[in-house]
Amino acid sequence: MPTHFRTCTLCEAMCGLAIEHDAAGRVLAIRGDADDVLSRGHICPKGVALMDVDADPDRLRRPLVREGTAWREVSWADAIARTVQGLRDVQQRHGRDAVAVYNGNPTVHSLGAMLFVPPFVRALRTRNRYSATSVDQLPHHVAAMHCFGHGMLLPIPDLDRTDFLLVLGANPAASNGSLMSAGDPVGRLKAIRARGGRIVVLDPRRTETAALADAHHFIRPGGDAALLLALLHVVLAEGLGRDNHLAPHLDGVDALRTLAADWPPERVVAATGVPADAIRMLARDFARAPRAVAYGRVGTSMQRFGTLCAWLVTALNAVTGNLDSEGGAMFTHPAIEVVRGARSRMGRWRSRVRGLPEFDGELPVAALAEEIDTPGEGQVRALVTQSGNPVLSTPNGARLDRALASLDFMVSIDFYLNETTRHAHVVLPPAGPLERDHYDLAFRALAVRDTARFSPALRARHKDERHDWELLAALAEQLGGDRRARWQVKVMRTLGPARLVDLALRTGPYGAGVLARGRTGLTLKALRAAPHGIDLGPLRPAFPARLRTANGRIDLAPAALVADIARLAAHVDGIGAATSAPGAGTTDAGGTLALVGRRELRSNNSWMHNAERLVRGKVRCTLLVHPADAAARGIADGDTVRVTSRTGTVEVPVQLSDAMMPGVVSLPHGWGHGRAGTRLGVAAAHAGASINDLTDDALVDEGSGNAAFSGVAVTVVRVGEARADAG
Ligand SMILES: Nc1nc2c(c(=O)[nH]1)N[C@H]1C(S)=C(S)[C@@H](COP(=O)(O)OP(=O)(O)OC[C@H]3O[C@@H](n4cnc5c(=O)[nH]c(N)nc54)[C@H](O)[C@@H]3O)O[C@H]1N2
Ligand SMILES: Nc1nc2c(c(=O)[nH]1)N[C@H]1C(S)=C(S)[C@@H](COP(=O)(O)OP(=O)(O)OC[C@H]3O[C@@H](n4cnc5c(=O)[nH]c(N)nc54)[C@H](O)[C@@H]3O)O[C@H]1N2
Ligand code: SF4
Ligand SMILES: [Mo]
Repeated sequence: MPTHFRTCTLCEAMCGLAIEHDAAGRVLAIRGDADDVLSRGHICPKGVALMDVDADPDRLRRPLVREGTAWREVSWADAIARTVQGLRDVQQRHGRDAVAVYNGNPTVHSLGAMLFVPPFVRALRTRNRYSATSVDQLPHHVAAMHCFGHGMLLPIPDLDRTDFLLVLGANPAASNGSLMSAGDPVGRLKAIRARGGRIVVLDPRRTETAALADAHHFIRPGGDAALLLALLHVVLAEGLGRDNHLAPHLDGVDALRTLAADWPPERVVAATGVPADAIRMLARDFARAPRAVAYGRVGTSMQRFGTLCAWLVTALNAVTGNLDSEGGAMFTHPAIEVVRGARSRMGRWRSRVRGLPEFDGELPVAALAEEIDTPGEGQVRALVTQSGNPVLSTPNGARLDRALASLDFMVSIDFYLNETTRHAHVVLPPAGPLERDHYDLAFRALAVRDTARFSPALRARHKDERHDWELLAALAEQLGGDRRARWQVKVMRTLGPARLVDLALRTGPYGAGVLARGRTGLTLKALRAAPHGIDLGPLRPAFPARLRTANGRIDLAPAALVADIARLAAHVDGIGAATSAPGAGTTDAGGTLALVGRRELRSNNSWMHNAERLVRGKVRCTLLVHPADAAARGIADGDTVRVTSRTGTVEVPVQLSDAMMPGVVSLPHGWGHGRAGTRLGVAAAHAGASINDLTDDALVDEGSGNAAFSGVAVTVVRVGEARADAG
């Protein structure tokens, strides 16, 4: 049986897959590739379910146009022409910015989309550009810009060599790691303890990752920035910060010390829920570990103080000598460079309605609905979505859902008719993920080891299908402004993704050069000859060469972030007094609870629920509630409850769990497939409810504009009758 080796493109772990198929390219089985240089055989159920996506009868294969609620297949030429016409009309009547673009998460997992989204966006010349970045990791980029001069200079935990891993708001045991691509992260976490190291987890839920740790502390949602300041307080006040190798590269240590002096552990106890002596002990243990690293992920970035968290994590690593050193937070040296352009920039323009700042050309997607539904000069009247499902993935998705229905024109590049794309006037479905060449441009640069790996297509796409990049290139060429831009797209399209990778490899830091055929070094040919990838070695020091700040030093006390501390102080000192704050009302039946999200192994954001093998079994879209909170509200395990926030209401079943911090409830995101007009048979039968019908588009991290999903105040009420009806 032929076996095809490729990298899984579903999550950041980049597992190597071994795919058995027949002569016609039909997939028979998928297992982990034991020889993959990064993942060493790891695989999860989603990787196997790629075969379901590949063969899914609900997947769209032909372009569709909508007439009322009916869909009609049209030719590619017709679909592209209608798209160009629809977008041009709106731009001619209402100006360029009247067309908005949203790129979803799978963009970053697609070589072709990564290469061809930029020219497509340039061709539209709109300032209304949005992506999943601002419901995810934007705070990390903003903090990196402030501290290191470039948004892509993201420090990665050196998992394989650390002696102490402090995890804030991440659950790699379910997510398989984020901004920390590691193949098998659980194996690597276990190895830390096996070699005598320690893992400490801070999370409002005692997660699957916490189960692998030496210690877990409940932390109140949004408490991380305050906790980090208290850790810095102890480290700096007790002189635990070693006079370390970073000293010549650091600016702002004194300013940081002055700032942290105001944050003794006692001040943050109410806001964090972590006892002062536990904070002191954690600070000392962390600082004294030979090699330690603090790591914060979505729990710290999808909240009101996300940018402060990302900055303070870096500050803690830096003052303890754990930045840019083995076993600490390090920078990658990828085969294809991602730190491009001189510096990142922010605030060159702002969103029309709320004035949220752009970052490197993108506006925060929390502002998209209001940009569509608020009349006036500059209103968004057309939308392009590409591999995104913002109705389920952005805050107050129900408002966006309504807003999309009011657009003059919408086009979606997507192979499912889902909660978002059902609003489109034209749907352009790309060929599937197994039918294209792949090189991970983003996540190879965010991994715990430097590696390179090329995945050829398992089989050619059907002649009546088109790849994402072919669609984007066609649109860019036809919409394109000046001759130079059109010429650029034409050259890129002629070369195609694989040869563009070859060029990037050859001209990259490990490259063989463009013409020097005899020289050793990376080329596409070399990668093709190494189907399990090429190992470029463990992370290595990068300072000061990789820094992009004006003075070539790290700024540990950026003025914009220091200024934002006042907002944190108001929050922290307010919570100390207020018992009405979210999460305070454990025993009071009317009290609000703080809502957080969660990921589980068998979901992939919103879009893999149409694979039967991933949704069968127990219902997973459940609200986890601590037994004490449940008892106070007369709620029993399995009851259906009504959860209500400022923006909306959902009904979901309850699962009692003493793994929850009292006062905090947890609901996974990506569900809510019960809306009319989708074509997702399996997902609709396991619909669940969308957490983003509860989250609030008004709540953002002010440092970045990233959605603040975590800690939304909700009331939870039992709805006994509904359950009785359901039998
Ligand atoms: N199986 C699966 N894997 C995935 C995905 C998926 O949907 N399913 N999605 C992928 C994507 S797009 C991403 S970005 C990554 C994300 O990867 P992770 O960052 O690991 O994401 P989560 O598993 O959601 O873990 C976030 C944790 O933060 C906690 N939390 C919530 N609020 C707070 C808070 O205020 N403070 C603290 N300290 N903790 C808090 C939650 O309880 C949760 O345990 O996962 C990727 N991998
Ligand atoms: N409350 C809450 N909300 C969240 C999160 C959370 O933790 N809590 N997590 C956030 C995070 S981290 C993220 S990254 C976002 C994700 O948010 P989005 O990117 O908006 O949504 P996805 O669910 O990833 O939807 C991906 C879409 O791409 C399509 N697709 C898949 N592969 C391809 C392809 O190759 N080509 C094309 N053209 N389409 C494809 C799928 O059919 C689907 O429609 O959600 C965010 N929303
Ligand atoms: S962990 Fe991620 S990369 Fe690995 S098989 Fe699962 S979905 Fe794919
Ligand atoms: Mo994400």
